[in-house]
Amino acid sequence: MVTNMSDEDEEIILSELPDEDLVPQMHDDLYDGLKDEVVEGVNILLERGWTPYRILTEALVGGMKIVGEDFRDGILFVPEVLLAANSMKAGMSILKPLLVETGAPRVGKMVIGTVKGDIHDIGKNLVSMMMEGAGFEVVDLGINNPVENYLEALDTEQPDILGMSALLTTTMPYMKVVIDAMVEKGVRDDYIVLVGGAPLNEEFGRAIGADAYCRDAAVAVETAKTLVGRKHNQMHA
Ligand code: B1M
Repeated sequence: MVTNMSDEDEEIILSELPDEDLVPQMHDDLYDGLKDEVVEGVNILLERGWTPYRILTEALVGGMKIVGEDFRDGILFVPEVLLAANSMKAGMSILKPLLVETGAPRVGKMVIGTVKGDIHDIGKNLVSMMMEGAGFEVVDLGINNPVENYLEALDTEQPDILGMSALLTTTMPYMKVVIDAMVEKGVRDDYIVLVGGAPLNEEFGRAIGADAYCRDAAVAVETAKTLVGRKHNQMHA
């Protein structure tokens, strides 16, 4: 991996790099867990007129993809991945207020959480941010949620949508536990259930009885808008 210092200890000035070099450098900085540099890179791209969404997808998510591949291949380990994740979160925290339009008309409400046994939250946080940016009210239950947390939140929050996230093949089946509990309680059809996470696919979404599988945050927003619109139309028909 490229570090911030060359062999001659010459420091790389991020603001002097053209976009096509800055983005790969940010991938490297994310990989190396260099939070301050990632934040600096995000600010530079914002100053250069990049949209927050483009920065998020190309500079941050793009960098995290490389981290994921090397984690899978045993090149990176948990402590390094945590540092990379923290750098990603720092970059995301700058973009969040920009993605979230204050005072936008509320188009719907979503309760979202990562399922029991799973502590991955970057993707979920990204979905929350993008949904808020699109005008949804989001209640985030955080990570490691047992079925009781979801049911209680549905009761108290009365959202349009329940969103669940899982990043492990061992935790994704828990989504079905939650949906089955909703069926048993007779409330399944009161909500739109959207699921997402890297190991899922459409077939899995269908098999567990979700309304839709969302490949990424942008798809989550589009799907939510479509299904909430359809639900409201049905109610007023
Ligand atoms: Co973990 N981890 N991890 N990890 N981790 C994966 C998931 C893994 C694929 C890595 C690998 O081997 N390549 C692998 C799972 C393998 C498997 O299940 N088959 C894995 C493993 C094995 C583990 C541990 C078991 C490792 C260990 O301890 N030995 C352990 C498990 C801990 C636990 O949860 N109990 C573990 C731990 C960790 C860290 C704590 C170090 C850290 C998490 C930090 C954090 O989240 N705060 C971590 C990370 C960072 C990853 C990778 C590298 C990156 C995940 C990520 O943030 N991606 C990941 C590799 C990978 O996914 N390529 C990996 C970026 C994010 C933007 O994408 O989360 O997919 P993603 O979200 C997308 C979409 O999926 C979708 O939209 C998002 C935005 O576009 N989406 C939704 C997600 N949720 C949605 C919900 C919706 C809609 C869309 O609802 C409506």
